[in-house]
Amino acid sequence: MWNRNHEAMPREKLARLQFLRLKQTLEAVYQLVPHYQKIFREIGAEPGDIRSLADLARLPFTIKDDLRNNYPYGLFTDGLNEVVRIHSSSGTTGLPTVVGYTRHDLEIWAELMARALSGAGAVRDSVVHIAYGYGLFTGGLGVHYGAEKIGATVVPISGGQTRRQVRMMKDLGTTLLACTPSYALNIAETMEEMQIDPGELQLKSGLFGAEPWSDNMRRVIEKKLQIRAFDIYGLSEVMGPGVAYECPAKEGLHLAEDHFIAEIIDPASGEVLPEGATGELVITTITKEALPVVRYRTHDITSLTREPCPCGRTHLRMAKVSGRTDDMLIIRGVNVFPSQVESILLNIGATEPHYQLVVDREGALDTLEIRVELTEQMFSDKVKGLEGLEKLIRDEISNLLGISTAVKLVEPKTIPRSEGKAERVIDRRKLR
Ligand code: DLL
Repeated sequence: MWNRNHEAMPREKLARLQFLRLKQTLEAVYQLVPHYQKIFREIGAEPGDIRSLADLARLPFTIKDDLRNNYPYGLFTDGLNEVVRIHSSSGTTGLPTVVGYTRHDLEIWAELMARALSGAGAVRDSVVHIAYGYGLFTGGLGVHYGAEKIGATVVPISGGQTRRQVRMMKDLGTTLLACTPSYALNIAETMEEMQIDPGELQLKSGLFGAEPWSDNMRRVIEKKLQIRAFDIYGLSEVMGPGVAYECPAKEGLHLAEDHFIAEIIDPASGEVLPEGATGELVITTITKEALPVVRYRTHDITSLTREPCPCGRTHLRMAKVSGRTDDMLIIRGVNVFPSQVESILLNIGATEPHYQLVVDREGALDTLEIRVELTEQMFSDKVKGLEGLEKLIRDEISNLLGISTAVKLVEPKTIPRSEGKAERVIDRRKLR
């Protein structure tokens, strides 16, 4: 454990610390950010009226549009005075959002990343290969400063040029790979093409996140790279990677409760759900200086538990994120996440772990086609058995998810490989 005092803090003490920090955060945004002043005025309250952690639920949510409407710096507490770094979300859906960090914010980010990396087995002697993108994306630099804080040796390679990545990992004795799970798969495949056996490398573990990935995908990556794979979660609006991370028990991601307060809400009604229920994760930052967020709606679907973890960390655990409310497909009334389809495909195990979902509309109904790559061997066996395999996949999906789909088996290596966040869904409805 990187920081036992904080990661294993008794829960009563943690709750007191959270409340103290929450009060400070609410006072700060009330004094310094017009948007939050307006919100307090609208509900006729002042920060002093929040008298317990439960009272937090009285405050309205912050949403991505609040950041957009105040683009670029409107929600910052002190303009750019103390800001030493800017990051930005990709902005695939409209205006990008811009986030800022004071020096203290960066220190805490590095601390939380050090915890996450330690959870995945990193130590001073580790060689950490960072293939998350560097730049405005928080992945590269976020992991970078955590690894340096541990005293590990950092290889800041960023994404792309995959053959070179493999060579460097082999030559430099990389022990920990940090990238998206889909890029890890791409790296594994490239290694195969280069006829390099993962056993020739020093690689021990991987720290993968920034996109949903199923436990079955974890098993595939662990087998292909001969490593232990750990999940890491975060989002730019709240900080970046390191908001939550897996420990060796791998029974959920510990959410850094000394810096964030987490709630689960019903995404439709906004009501707070009881512990254990699945819904949308909402996060309040309680130590961020430059850009605190109060009850930020992440759109990520998960559940929380405060049950003790065998690893000794006391911070609550969040289930692996199954997807985003906005990535959820509604096929003839049934809600489906791409990660659920992924899990079924990999469980059948007769195809490559490369797939895409094509959503379209026929009349008033949405349709789903699953494209998945054949293995080289299946492909060379020609048509024999392929119809049977298509049917098997269709039947499994229908039995387990209750939707009917078309299945298209495609040639090996025809689905685009990812170097960052994979594009799993092609939505033809939007192209019309
Ligand atoms: O993806 C930060 C990050 C970088 C996390 C590297 C982990 C590793 P954004 O680009 O702002 O930030 O995207 C945040 O990505 O709301 C989730 O929908 C998704 N996401 C992030 N981590 C996971 C994960 C970074 N472990 C959005 N599992 C989030 C599932 C994840 N989804």
